Amino acid sequence: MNSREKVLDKYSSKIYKNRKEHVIEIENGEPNIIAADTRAIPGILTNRGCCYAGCKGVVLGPLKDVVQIVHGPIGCSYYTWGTRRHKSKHDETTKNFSEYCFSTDMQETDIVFGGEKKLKKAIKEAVEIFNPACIMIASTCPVGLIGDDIHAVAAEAEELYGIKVVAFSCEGYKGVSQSGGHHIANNGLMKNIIGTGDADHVKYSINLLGEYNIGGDGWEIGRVLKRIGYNIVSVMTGDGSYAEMKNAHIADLNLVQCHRSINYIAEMLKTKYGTEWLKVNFIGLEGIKQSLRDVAAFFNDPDLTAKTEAVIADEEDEIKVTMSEFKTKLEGKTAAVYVGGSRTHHYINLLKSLGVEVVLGGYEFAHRDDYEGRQILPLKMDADSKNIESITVEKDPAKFRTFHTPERIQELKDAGLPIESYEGLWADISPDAMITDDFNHFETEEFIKLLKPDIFFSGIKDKYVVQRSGIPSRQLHSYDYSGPYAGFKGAVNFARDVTLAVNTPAWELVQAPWKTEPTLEGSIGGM
Ligand code: CFN
Ligand code: HCA
Repeated sequence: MNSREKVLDKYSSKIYKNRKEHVIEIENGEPNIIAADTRAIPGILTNRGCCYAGCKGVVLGPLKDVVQIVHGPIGCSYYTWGTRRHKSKHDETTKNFSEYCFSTDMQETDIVFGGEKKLKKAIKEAVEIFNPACIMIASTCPVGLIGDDIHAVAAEAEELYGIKVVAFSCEGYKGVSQSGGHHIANNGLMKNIIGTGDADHVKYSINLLGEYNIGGDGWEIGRVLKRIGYNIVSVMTGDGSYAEMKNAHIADLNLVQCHRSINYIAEMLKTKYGTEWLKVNFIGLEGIKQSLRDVAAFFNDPDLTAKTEAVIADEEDEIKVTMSEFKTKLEGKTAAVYVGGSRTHHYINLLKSLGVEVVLGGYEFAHRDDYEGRQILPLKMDADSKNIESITVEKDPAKFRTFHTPERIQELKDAGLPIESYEGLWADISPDAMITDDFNHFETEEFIKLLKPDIFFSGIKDKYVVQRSGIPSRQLHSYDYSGPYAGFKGAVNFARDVTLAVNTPAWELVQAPWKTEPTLEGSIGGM
């Protein structure tokens, strides 16, 4: 039995039937089709979060000048207060409410008699104390069950106070994971905020989408982009604001870092305003360099291209020696990488450049295109290239391996055809890796015993379970207390943290159970 079969074999037949579609291997260089974005098995210890986490926690949360009132019982607010490490700064013109936690603190009487009155009171109080230009309301599970009309309350408050008030019905139970919440947030921002500003267009202007400034990532990416000469109109949503986001429609180009959480806005901006988008990856040197060159190619300006190359050379020069020193201490190590919806892929190349191989990887809530990649390609054209009929490969499983080669894509792009493409996990993960979707705690422990990675990258829910087995963990959600990890300087922070984690002598003192007990256990009945 191989590792996959050994782990799956321990499940009951019902669970086995479900999980075998989510735990896959690459065979003869071709990955098997993976089941993704489906319901977690009730009772299983999944690492996933809920719709409210994806909407209020992930996408809306970092908007610093917005008072975000959570309509629901206090626990939903309290247990998500300040845990995501999306950093923000205030300046002379932008207020920053990020440190606060606003909640209607629903009680039993509000559940029985309705909570709208309490919500109205909370909005009044927020306006009187903080005088914000924008309030957002996010509802949690009970609100959807009792039917409070938060949208009507928002519309009334908008009239009454003359400020922007937007409601999001992102009850936790909606959908199968955080992913549904991203979509709800994106739709609301596009419908109510983006495009409402009246700023003038500036040259070389970009929006940075799907960058949430965890541990300061967005600041490091912004530093490099500004050094080259780009004007950042808005960041969605790390250290972002209502004030900036209103004008996002005037940018020349959208850069998409985390595609999973924000592809909806990128595509809506393209449809509504014709703004092109480009998938970028500012994690790891190869990704950063490629991304900066792609952006320069889009603007097609010789000065910008020259500045891009000069900045790359200078930044790389500064970190080269340190990076290779860390590499000597990491070469040959193996890792497990397991994050939400896009970071697993984004970190593979940075690890590879440090000589670390990913032997176990997956996502919590990614969709199939995050594994497989996607190309929207013109299939047929008439003679003058009008009436292009295009297909979205993601929607047709049989076609996802018929991608065009990079050379063919370039040819099509050069011919001015609409090609939007991005790669998924398959593009970079090692052909020997074990891939699991919606990883659970049982599988974490079992695969650790079998594959024994030198380091495990994931989140708080399994960090200490992993460390108890003598394997160091680094959180790739929050970066523990560290960061930034993106950009040139971030790569050095990451290499340093991983080197310290892997080489600390403490791990030798932890007696992993699988070091003293046999790893092969019989199933019930001694079979
Ligand atoms: S910052 Fe992003 S990069 S937004 Fe998303 S899919 Fe989460 S909060 Mo945790 S770290 Fe994670 Fe991604 Fe995009 Fe973060 S991998 S799970 S919902 N995520
Ligand atoms: C979320 C947020 C989270 C949780 C991180 C973790 C984050 O999904 O609700 O489990 O460690 O990055 O803060 O993904």
